[in-house]
Amino acid sequence: MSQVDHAVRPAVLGFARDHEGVTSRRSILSGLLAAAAAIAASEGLSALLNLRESPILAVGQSVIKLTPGPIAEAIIGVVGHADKPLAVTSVVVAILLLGALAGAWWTWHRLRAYALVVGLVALASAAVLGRPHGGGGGVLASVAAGAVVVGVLHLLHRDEAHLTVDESRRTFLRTSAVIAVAAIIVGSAGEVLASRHRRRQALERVRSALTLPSRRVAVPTGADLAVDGQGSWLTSNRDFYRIDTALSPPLVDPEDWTLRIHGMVDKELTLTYQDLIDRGLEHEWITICCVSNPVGGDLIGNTIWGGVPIKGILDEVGIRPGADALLSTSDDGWTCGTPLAALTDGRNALLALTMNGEPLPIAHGFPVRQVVPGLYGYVSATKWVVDWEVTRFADFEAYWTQRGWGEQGPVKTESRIDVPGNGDTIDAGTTAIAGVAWAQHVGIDGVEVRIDDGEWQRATLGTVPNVDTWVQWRLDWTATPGDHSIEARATNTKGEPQTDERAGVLPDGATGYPGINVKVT
Ligand SMILES: Nc1nc2c(c(=O)[nH]1)N[C@H]1C(S)=C(S)[C@@H](COP(=O)(O)O)O[C@H]1N2
Ligand SMILES: [Mo]
Repeated sequence: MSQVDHAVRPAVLGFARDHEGVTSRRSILSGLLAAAAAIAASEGLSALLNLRESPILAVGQSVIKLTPGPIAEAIIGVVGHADKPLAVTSVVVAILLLGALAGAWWTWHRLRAYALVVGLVALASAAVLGRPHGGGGGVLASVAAGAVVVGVLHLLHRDEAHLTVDESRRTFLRTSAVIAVAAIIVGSAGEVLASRHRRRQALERVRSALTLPSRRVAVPTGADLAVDGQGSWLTSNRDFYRIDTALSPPLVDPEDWTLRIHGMVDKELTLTYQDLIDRGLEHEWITICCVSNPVGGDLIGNTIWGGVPIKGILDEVGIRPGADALLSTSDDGWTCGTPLAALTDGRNALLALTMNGEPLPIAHGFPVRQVVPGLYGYVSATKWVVDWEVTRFADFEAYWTQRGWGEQGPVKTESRIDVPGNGDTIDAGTTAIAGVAWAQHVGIDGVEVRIDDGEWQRATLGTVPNVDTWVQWRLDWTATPGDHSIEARATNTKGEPQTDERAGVLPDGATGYPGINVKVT
């Protein structure tokens, strides 16, 4: 036992004399470590739960609020705007000191240690609940922190009685190291998550403050057949499918956004968000879909997009002879190769800023993305787009092409049965069979339905504003008792029916008739 050990044991706190080889220093250290781990856990959990404030921030805010005016003024006079970090730092230091006390009491007065932890959890919970947006999540993070203190103290003091002094020191050091590393990892991950969360909220505020030239979004009359149980012709932003490789979407401020256009062009050009707005937005109804959509799947959505026609921009920069591709790159480094032909043949290919009358949602490419009718998303619909290189397909491979998907991805004519649902039991009598069909940029001419391999019967089609959207269809059927199979097929405006040949999504889109089975009673 060294002199130091005795020196750091403050008699006023009522510690008994050391026994069983456990030093006071070790108790205090374990308490400090337990407190640090608890702080890391509560910060990490707060970030995971997307809390506006972690318990530590909430306590810090309460400290600021409860500090008497004159004292607060005196402090601000000395530290200026650092008063908030100072409050948080004081809270952290106080927790570490109280942790050290709990560690010491753990050895000599276990009950007091528990009481201290419970008291701190109660205080933190009270602070959380006293805040404007405080709730159950913050209380949970406080309780978790308390549990971590108790858990760590247990871990660091287990088996002490049976070990030699050396063994016990080694075990203590090893366990401490593991806990310290875990606390650092959890704590920093929490900080990273939380700061991302704050940046995302800030960008959401920028997004909702934008006023873009928009157009009243009215669904064309006759587009919605309004069959019970069928989705609407317009897909809301909320229900729109989302496909991308981003773990969390890139956060790009429109103020900072630029699109650099270079490569096989006569003159390079860099566009800003304001440049696009100044060019004036066109509004077009376009259905986009994913090449990974299986027959009958829902990776497809229809909305009105507001944006600048891509053709005009490409005309302006001047495409050099020999170029056949536009290689676009997103802020997060995803790449996409689009045939220049599809961007310049007069179809409604847009550099889009709005979706369904609002600025693009962050997850759907805010501030700017591409939308090209008639091509699957992976070869056309770059979200968060920041770079355009006019080039040749022979000279590059884009993200999904490198992974075995087709170089060019024209959308295949397809249809889907939405009502009734596969496996449904329905009443005998007249019932509607309904769904959607699409062949973007070509258009749908007709949809037919057959029951139990019978004759193909022509369905009624909804109206559409152009050839770039899906079309709703319905057929009234007199259902007779028994088990039945129902299939559908669409024909495009070139008179080509969709193929019955079943193919999976790889390499360039699924094919085959959609089919369902129902029981009629
Ligand atoms: N930056 C970026 N853009 C992207 C993707 C991506 O992974 N990253 N995925 C593409 C694919 S495969 C599809 S189907 C569409 C989906 O667009 P949505 O999520 O708005 O429906 O975005 C395209 N744009
Ligand atoms: Mo996709």
